[in-house]
This record gives sequence, C-alpha cells and structure tokens, in this order.
Amino acid sequence: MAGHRGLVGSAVVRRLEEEGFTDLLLAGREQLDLRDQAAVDYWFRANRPEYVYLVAGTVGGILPNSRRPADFIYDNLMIHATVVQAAHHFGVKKLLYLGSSCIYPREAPQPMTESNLLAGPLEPTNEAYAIAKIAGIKLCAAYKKQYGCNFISGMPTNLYGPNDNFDLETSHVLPALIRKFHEAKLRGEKSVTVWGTGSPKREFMHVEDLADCCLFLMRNYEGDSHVNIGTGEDISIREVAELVRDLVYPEGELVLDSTKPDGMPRKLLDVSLLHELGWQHRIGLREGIASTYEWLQEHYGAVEDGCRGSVAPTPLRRAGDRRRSV
Ligand code: GFB
Repeated sequence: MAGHRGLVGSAVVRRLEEEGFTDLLLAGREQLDLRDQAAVDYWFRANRPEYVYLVAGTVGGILPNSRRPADFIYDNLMIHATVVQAAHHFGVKKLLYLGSSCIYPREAPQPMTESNLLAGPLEPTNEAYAIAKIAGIKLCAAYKKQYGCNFISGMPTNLYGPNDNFDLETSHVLPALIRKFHEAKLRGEKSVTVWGTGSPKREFMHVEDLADCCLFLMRNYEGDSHVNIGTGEDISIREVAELVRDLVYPEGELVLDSTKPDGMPRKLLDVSLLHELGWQHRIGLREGIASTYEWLQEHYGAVEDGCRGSVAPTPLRRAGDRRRSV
C-alpha cells in the first residue's frame, strides 16, 4: 500500500481490514521517499509485497494545483515511475494504480468515456497533475505490454469522506464547504464564501465506495483499458453548496467569490464499463456529506490544528508494519 495515510489510502486500509486481511505492508512518507528509486527498490526487496495499491501522490484542490504545478508534476511522475518499476522488478502479482478524472480533455464530450483520453487539450488549472496521472496510466500499460505485468488503472472522480484534507486553501471543494459552514455556525456568521461562479458541475463519490471498488477491481479486472470510477451523476457547485448548507447550517447564506477559478466546466465520467463489470456505488451524496460532517465534528480539534491525513478513523500502524498481504 503506497499512500496509506491519505483520504484514499486510509479508506482502502479500513476496507482490507474489514475483509480480514491482516498482513498489510504500509510505508509512511517519513521512512520511505517514494520519489527515490533506490529507496523504493530497497523497500520492495526487504518487504516483497504481492499486491500493490498505488494510491500515493501529491494531491490538492484547484488552488494548489494551479499554484504549485512543479510539485504536482514532479512528485507524481516520480512516485508512479519508481513504484511501477519496483513492482515489475520484484515480481508483484498485481498492481492497481489510481489516477483522476482530470486526465480527460477540458472540452471532452460529457459523460467522458475511457476512449476520450488524449483527445484534446487539458484544463489549465490542473494540467501538470493530469500529465503525471496520464503518465501513470501509460506506465502501467507499457509494463503490461512489454513485460506482461498484471498492472491495472482506475480513474476515480472527485472524492470526499473521512480523513480528507480540510485545509481551506489546499483542500477540494466538499471538505472546504463542510468546514466553512460548520465554522460559520460556530461563530454565528451568516455568510459563507463559495469560490468561482457556482456553475461548474462536479461528480462526487464517497471514499468508502471508492475503496470497495478498488478491492473489486483488484479481484475481478485484468483488462488493458483504464476504468472510470464514478457515480454517473453530477451536480453544480452552487447546488452542492446549498446541500451542504441545508445539512450543516440552514441559516447560512452563500456568497460567490468570482476572483477564484472555476476550473473545468464539467467532468462527468461515463461509468458504463464499470457497471458492465458488475460494480456500482452505494452511498448517496446527501448521506455521504452528512456522515462526513459527523466525522468532521468528532475530529474538529485536530482539523483546526492543521493535522491532515493523520486523523485516521482507525489507528494505522507505522511504516514497516506487516499485516497479511492481499
Ligand atoms: O474541488 P476543487 O478544488 O477541484 O474545486 P477541481 C471544484 C470547484 O469548486 C471549482 C469550486 O469550481 C472551485 O472553484 N469551489 C467553490 C471551491 N468553493 C470552493 C472552496 O472553498 N474550495 C475549493 N477547493 N473549491 C481538482 C483538480 O479540480 O480535482 C485535481 O485540481 C484533481 O487535479 C481533483 O483532479 C479531483 O474539481 O476543479
């Protein structure tokens, strides 16, 4: 498991543990720099993982993506390359790599099918990240073609849930809105700022559904194409802000800040392939936001102190811990 402290990795660990897997190999950032091929090789030689969930990376919302493109492209390119190479070199049985729905062209027809990849220019606010994520897909495909490696790729839509980044500058829209409405309620403030025009549309998936899907693909998919992972439904930013307001602080008022970027106008995934394979999401948006808000209330002290990715719902062991492999 590469990336076990983040939103996705911690959810996959919880899901694996629910399924009874106990020999999980978790590598923390402070012990293993995934951008360093020699260090990654050393770790693979010492630990010999059989199945790899490659869900690590430098991630963030629209602002850090547009302000720190060098970090987003370098870190992610390197992490994908070192882990995929080591997985090949040390004979990993299967690897699941996760990309992002931002790999598709800005003007892609909606909903976006797997075949829309590389069919046009990317959305500028996350081009660097998207290029790295596309490189990850192509890495897995190349190792599969040249060496016969069983490496597959999933492309999740915008995710949210427990253990997310709730920092107001660097987070994605849903954790930011949940925290903003919560803090407005605590402080007795009426207005809550929503970035952009409110008109872009996004598709949101709860991270527990994503984790379930990761195990499903690891067990059931060996195809050549990457697989879109989404709900097949989207909603405007204004509507999602109203939904959060209704659940968290019905007295709150939305104020749009049009100095902030909108990003991609729409990015709805076509999930026909995933449905044909036999998997569908279960958690509705209202229910998912309500449970994420409960999580935030329980962990608000840590979130306020700026902890991120370490406020796991279940305690995670440190690097080098061995639990039964998948
Ligand atoms: O979630 P988000 O940051 O990323 O923003 P993207 C989605 C939309 O919500 C944008 C608006 O139109 C934002 O302007 N928005 C409104 C807000 N209020 C807020 C707020 O308080 N915080 C944030 N963050 N947004 C990311 C990419 O794009 O999506 C990544 O940058 C990645 O590469 C990720 O692909 C899934 O959906 O625009």
